[in-house]
Amino acid sequence: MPLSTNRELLHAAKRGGYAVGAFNMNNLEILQAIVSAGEAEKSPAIVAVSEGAIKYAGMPYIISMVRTASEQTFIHLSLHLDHGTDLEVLRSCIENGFTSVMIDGSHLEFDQNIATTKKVVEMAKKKGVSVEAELGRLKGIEEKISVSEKEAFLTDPQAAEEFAKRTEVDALAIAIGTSHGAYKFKGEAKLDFDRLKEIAKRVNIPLVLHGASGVPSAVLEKALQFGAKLPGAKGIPDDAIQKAISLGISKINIDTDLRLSFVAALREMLVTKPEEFDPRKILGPGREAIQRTVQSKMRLFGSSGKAA
Ligand code: TD3
Ligand code: ZN
Repeated sequence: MPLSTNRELLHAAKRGGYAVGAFNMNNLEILQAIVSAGEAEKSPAIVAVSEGAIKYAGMPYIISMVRTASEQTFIHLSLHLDHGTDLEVLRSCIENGFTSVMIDGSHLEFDQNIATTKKVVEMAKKKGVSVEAELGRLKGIEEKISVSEKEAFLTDPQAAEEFAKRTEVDALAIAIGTSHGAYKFKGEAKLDFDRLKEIAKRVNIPLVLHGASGVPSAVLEKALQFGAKLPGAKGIPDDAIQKAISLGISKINIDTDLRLSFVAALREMLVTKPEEFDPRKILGPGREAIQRTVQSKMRLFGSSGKAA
């Protein structure tokens, strides 16, 4: 299959009431795990690549690996730049075969974010590449935080409406209390669903939830059992993810859960088979563990069976 754009994948998701997972990859094993999971679940998938991943693997390797994957599979895949901030990297992705890019101007002032996002939309449109932007800042909602502090980083619905209209982006990432990484909440998990409802009412383009990893207890326990140090790790519960989808989220970003699954399997392998030194034997279980995690996300997001 030729690569799909996020615009195509996300419009189908919005119409169908499910979400497509964006899974970060930076090596061959992770990419194979994502594609195998999609095939097993008959689910589309967004292959997300960060600027860090491009530095790590190199642009030519990333592009040729993902192109090869998509030529070999029947599922819809897109190749998406995650959290692009460097305009030169964005330009290079747009010109070299990415089908979607994210411009993350969330750290900028509103008008500056709009101006930067518009620049990228202009570049991307010529090549038929989809654009995702972000408004609001990812940060957990702490118990002690005041209303004004909360308003300062969570996405304002009215601003989101104006932002979508003025930039003409294809998708918008919003902040409703999730955050990146394995430590999302100190106490109870808490997301601002009323805010999501209000944003969904005003914004017609697909909405994106970043920082959505669940830190599943089985995965965490295995990692800890084999020596990982992750005190206080906590993610977004599955029922909150389902609720977010029912309220209008169409794309969900997952990285941390893949990393944790990989490292738990790797640790188990190295601890239980200290005589093993074949990289294939050591990395294989990590690849399988990621595949299992991606499959469970596809079922949770409702994208299973939506490949064609
Ligand atoms: O954009 N990403 C992936 C990169 C974040 C670094 O982990 C996400 O929103 C995924 O967030 P999560 O919850 O997997 O850390
Ligand atoms: Zn993110």
